[in-house]
Amino acid sequence: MSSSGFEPTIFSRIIAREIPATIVAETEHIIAFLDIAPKAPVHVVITTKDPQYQNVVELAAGNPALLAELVSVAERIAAERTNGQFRLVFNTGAAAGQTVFHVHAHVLGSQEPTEYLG
Ligand code: DGP
Repeated sequence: MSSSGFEPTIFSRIIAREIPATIVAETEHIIAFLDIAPKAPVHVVITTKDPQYQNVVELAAGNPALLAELVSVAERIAAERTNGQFRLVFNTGAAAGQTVFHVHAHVLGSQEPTEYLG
């Protein structure tokens, strides 16, 4: 347990530059890096530097402005790296596939033009 009372996750070690990651965006409160096991041609993980929120429900309740900032960074990354259409995924709970209990979003997208399905 850290002095702040939160069990540090692997993401805290990336934020502290204790383990390497390809960081693609960073603000005062948010950091984004390439997923180590990409599930799409573009797969970026966006997380808060503050480790106290385990998932998006806790973040929305505890600091909605920080959630809005995270979404804003996601939109910017998607605009820079995808064809403009993307999935924004918050796995919430182990049974839903969450493995790191430090709130984060996945930006998943393609660099290829998207077929219009409408
Ligand atoms: P989730 O399953 O929603 O908790 O997503 C956690 C993601 O974090 C998963 O897609 C893999 C990624 N990940 C885990 N460890 C590392 C790491 O050390 N470096 C990087 N770049 N990504 C990691």
